[in-house]
Amino acid sequence: MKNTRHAFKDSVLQEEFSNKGYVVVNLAEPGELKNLAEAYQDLYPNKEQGCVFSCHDTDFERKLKAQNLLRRVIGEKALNLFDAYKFVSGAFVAKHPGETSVVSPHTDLTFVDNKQYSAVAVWTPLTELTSEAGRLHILAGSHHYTPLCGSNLYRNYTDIAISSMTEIDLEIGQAVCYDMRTIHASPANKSLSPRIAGNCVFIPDEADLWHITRQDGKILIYSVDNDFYSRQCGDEASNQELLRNYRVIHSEPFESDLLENEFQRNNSQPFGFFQRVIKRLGIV
Ligand SMILES: O=C(O)CCC(=O)C(=O)O
Repeated sequence: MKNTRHAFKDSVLQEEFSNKGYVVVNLAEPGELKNLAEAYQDLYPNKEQGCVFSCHDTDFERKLKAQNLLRRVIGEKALNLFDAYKFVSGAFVAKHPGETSVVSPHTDLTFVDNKQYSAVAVWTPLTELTSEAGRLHILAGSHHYTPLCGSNLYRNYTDIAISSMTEIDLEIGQAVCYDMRTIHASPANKSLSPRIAGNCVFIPDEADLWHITRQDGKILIYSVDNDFYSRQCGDEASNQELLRNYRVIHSEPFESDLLENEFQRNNSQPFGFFQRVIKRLGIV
């Protein structure tokens, strides 16, 4: 689905972003990001496992501290690239060595009405990003087709091999800005040290911020604020309490996903269809 509201000030970046669902940019001087990597180590000195997102941290104070640090550095830099966008949330993403650190293909949550706007995630490595350490992979053009995503309205894209997606090679100082509807993933960290990244989300100044949830056979769209995303912890059951403070602005029946039906009609391997469409458009 194409929208007309520009995300980027630069028209060349905007064109590429609209077509592929992502662009690589020079975000900061490497030295400016070094402090963030050190701050991460101070906040999270203990060894962990898997791929850990600080936005799911149950220590609220620490989660907020992490977000504020990211906002000050990545947030400030990224806002210069955008055409009147605002910061919504930010998290460290620590991919620890080992097979459990795979992040399967997914889209991020739907933060805005995508008929009008794109919500953009700015993902930047804070430690050296080798192929071994697990780079971000993106399915170019997939943002044109993916449906709404909520915290308990998740789609299964595991039939897409991560190796068939575009591997995004970034130096420290660069970032990939992707439309949150774009399918992305990262393989396991096979190196010996954690791979740390920062990921911040931005939406247009005038856009209503959404939280989508599935409840009693319905899809509910809530109008929320930044505070909601700072407080929520990824666990939908505990979010229900928080959501009482916000208004439902739209509700619709949850029916079997139209895209999935389309896939089934076209191919016994659902995402073969997806990849054929994208290939036909010449996006990859
Ligand atoms: O950092 C990674 O490897 C994955 C990040 C990701 O998928 C996300 O932030 O949604």
